[in-house]
Amino acid sequence: MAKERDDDIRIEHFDHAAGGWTSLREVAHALGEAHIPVRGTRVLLKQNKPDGFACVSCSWAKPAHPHPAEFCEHGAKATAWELTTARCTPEFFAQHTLAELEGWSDHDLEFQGRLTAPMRWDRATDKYVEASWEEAFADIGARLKAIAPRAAVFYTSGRASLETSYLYQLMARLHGTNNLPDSSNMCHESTSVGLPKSIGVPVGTVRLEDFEHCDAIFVIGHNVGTNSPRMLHSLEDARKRGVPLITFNPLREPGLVRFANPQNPLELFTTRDVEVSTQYHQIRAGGDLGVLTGLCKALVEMDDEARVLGRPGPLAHAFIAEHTQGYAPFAEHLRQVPWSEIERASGLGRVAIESAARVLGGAKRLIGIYGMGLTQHREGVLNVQMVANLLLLGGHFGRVGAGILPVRGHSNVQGQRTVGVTEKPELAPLDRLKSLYGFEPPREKGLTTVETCEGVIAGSVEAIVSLGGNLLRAVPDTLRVEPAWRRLPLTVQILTKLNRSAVVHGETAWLLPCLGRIEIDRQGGVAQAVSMEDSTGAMHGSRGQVEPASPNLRSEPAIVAGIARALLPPNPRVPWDEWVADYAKVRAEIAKAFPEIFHDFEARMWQPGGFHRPSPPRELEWKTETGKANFIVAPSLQEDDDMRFAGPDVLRLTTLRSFDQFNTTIYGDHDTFRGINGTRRVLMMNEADIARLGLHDGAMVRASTAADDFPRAVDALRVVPYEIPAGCVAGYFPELNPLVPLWHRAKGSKVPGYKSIPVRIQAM
Ligand SMILES: Nc1nc2c(c(=O)[nH]1)N[C@H]1C(S)=C(S)[C@@H](COP(=O)(O)OP(=O)(O)OC[C@H]3O[C@@H](n4cnc5c(=O)[nH]c(N)nc54)[C@H](O)[C@@H]3O)O[C@H]1N2
Ligand SMILES: Nc1nc2c(c(=O)[nH]1)N[C@H]1C(S)=C(S)[C@@H](COP(=O)(O)OP(=O)(O)OC[C@H]3O[C@@H](n4cnc5c(=O)[nH]c(N)nc54)[C@H](O)[C@@H]3O)O[C@H]1N2
Ligand SMILES: [Mo]
Repeated sequence: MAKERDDDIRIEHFDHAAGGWTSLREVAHALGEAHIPVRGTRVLLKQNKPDGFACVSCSWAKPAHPHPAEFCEHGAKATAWELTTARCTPEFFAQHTLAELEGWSDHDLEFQGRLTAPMRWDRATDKYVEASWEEAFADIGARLKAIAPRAAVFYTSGRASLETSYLYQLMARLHGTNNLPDSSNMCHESTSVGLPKSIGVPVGTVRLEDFEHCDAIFVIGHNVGTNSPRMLHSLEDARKRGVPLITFNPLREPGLVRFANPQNPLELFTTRDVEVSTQYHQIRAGGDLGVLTGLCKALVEMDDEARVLGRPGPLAHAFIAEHTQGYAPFAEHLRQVPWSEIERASGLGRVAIESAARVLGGAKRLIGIYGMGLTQHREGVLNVQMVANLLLLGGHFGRVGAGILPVRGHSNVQGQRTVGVTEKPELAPLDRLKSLYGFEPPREKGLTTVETCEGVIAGSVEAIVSLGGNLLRAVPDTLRVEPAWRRLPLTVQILTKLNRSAVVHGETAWLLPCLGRIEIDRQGGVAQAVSMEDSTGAMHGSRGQVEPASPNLRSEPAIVAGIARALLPPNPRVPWDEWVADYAKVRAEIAKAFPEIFHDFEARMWQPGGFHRPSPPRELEWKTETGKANFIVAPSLQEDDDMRFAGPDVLRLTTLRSFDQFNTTIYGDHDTFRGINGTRRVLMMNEADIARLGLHDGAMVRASTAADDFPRAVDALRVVPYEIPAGCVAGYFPELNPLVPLWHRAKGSKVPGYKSIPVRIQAM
């Protein structure tokens, strides 16, 4: 993706089905662009198979009986991206100062290929220079020792295996800190905070087989076709059984409208498309509390009416009486909320909400699917709890074919939490760690990702070690965080590819290259396996398939152990070298720390379909304070900032992923489904807003945040007319992250409000 040129920009109306020929072409293109036409294709057949490797892209379930090609175009791209033949070597770094690389795009940095050697920043030349692993560990260990544990942060992006994650959290806690933020703090933390109060667990309750038994599905705030495409297999099968599917999303996402499966030969050669959504409701960005309240209200009203007529209504009264708490005040609150308020907040009419409620209310086995469109709001936690409320009304727990399904992001982000990567001391088994390893674990709450950024700005954070990820691009307020990041005494990036978080760096900076998951990880000559947890709470083994990109790479567990050895005093109960020599020994430790989940870990991890963590709500057990599932009232339907920063010129910006990226990894600039090609610097706008603001299709504009604490703006954005409600605009993550204030985050979970930023748009 070289420099953007006007004649390369193509905005088209996409009118094919999601999947189909486009996908196959994309796969071929992706593999070709990464220069691995043959090797990549063969490896793909091992993707998400019981004896293969867990895809490094999304976290969707890996079926026990996979399709012959259990991958999607995005998995193929992610694989190609990791197995590229391009190398970002010490010679590359000798040719470029970091000041120069700061001007490079996200795509161009990663496109240099795989990192091959440990590198240290040299102040005199402003270049990364090669160093030995032992030098790196010794220097990092010594510098971390000189910094107070509470000023050091150990960040993880959700890709690292269960084994690596366990070692990582143990290292941080042995060092004396719970500063273990992870990408989940920007993602599904609203789920982890919200669901325990509602249903007593921080994760979803749906398993893959539930799709075979459900009789209705709703999808709110998740873009399946782009971000968890293999789920389309299950959705398609359900749709073919006639199961209705209702979508609530501000944008009309072509991947949620129609679908043709490129791996189904019949559909490939016919033009018959399967319709994905049977009802599609374009709500306002941030209108979720409104629509979810409206749906619940409609169900309660329908039930009230049915009772008057002596007929059965849509509510599961026996379930509600036996298994829930707080129904009466919740129902009373719903009866009081005026429809006018619901209509204003949701952007939908009462008739539309009632027609959706009739379908959902008629279901005996309902699956509720959601993603970032719900969690990344000021009221992200309440949004999640409202989904739980809606499912509780119909008794959709403890029943095959029903439940709640938060679609997690990274391929092991859920698993990292499961094995103790968390800044919340109450979520880690500290007493067990204490008795296993004979130390006093820190009890003080650690920093979340957003708090880390605040600490970086305030100077109270002095060192950041990042196990994967690209914090400096993924966080909000990037223009405020970057200058402060440069003042950090120590930054350590453990990465596969070069990204901005390594190019912008602290006063001492290390870049440590690691093996990717698809590569064979040999310790003492023996190939090791690792494991991860998918979005349905199933644990899977994963084996590397190809030779490492460079002989000088180390595995993530080996790098963590290397730092730990240099940082921590020797502890006979923590034999880092022995553990790294055989990952089964790490799994044995995980099983000791979390026996309820990981007993017989080694034997069960290769089970086709994985093994599931126990799910109390599936057994109608409620691990909440009340011992029941709880209805939770949403006191207001509007977000406070929405009211604070209002006015006819204020629009709500939502930031999204394109078809051609994995988070901050930008494969290219083709947002195929949305028909936006050749540029990522766009604002999707409603035609009426375009006219009202005196703009036009293709106009160049500046977007600035409607807030008064700090000026935030992004220039040179191209206006693209799009099917999005008036008053809402959309654009891409991470280009628009400078517009998100750090304080604009979810109450309770602190997940940044990336999906409803108050902005003003002006012609340039
Ligand atoms: N190919 C690919 N796969 C991925 C990723 C990737 O970048 N690329 N990222 C991974 C990660 S880490 C994650 S967390 C997931 C993210 O996957 P998603 O949850 O799909 O995240 P987004 O693309 O940010 O947008 C979600 C959807 O929410 C809608 N939306 C926006 N604002 C609102 C709102 O206010 N309300 C509602 N109801 N909907 C709204 C958007 O239009 C969009 O369709 O995907 C994972 N999988
Ligand atoms: N505006 C806006 N901002 C957002 C979001 C949004 O919707 N809107 N979404 C948020 C969400 S949901 C998330 S999860 C975060 C994502 O935030 P992160 O997880 O921090 O970011 P990624 O872009 O996934 O990280 C990409 C980098 O990971 C490294 N990497 C890749 N594979 C490996 C590996 O196997 N090992 C190691 N050690 N490194 C590897 C590569 O060097 C690559 O450059 O962003 C958040 N930011
Ligand atoms: Mo995520």
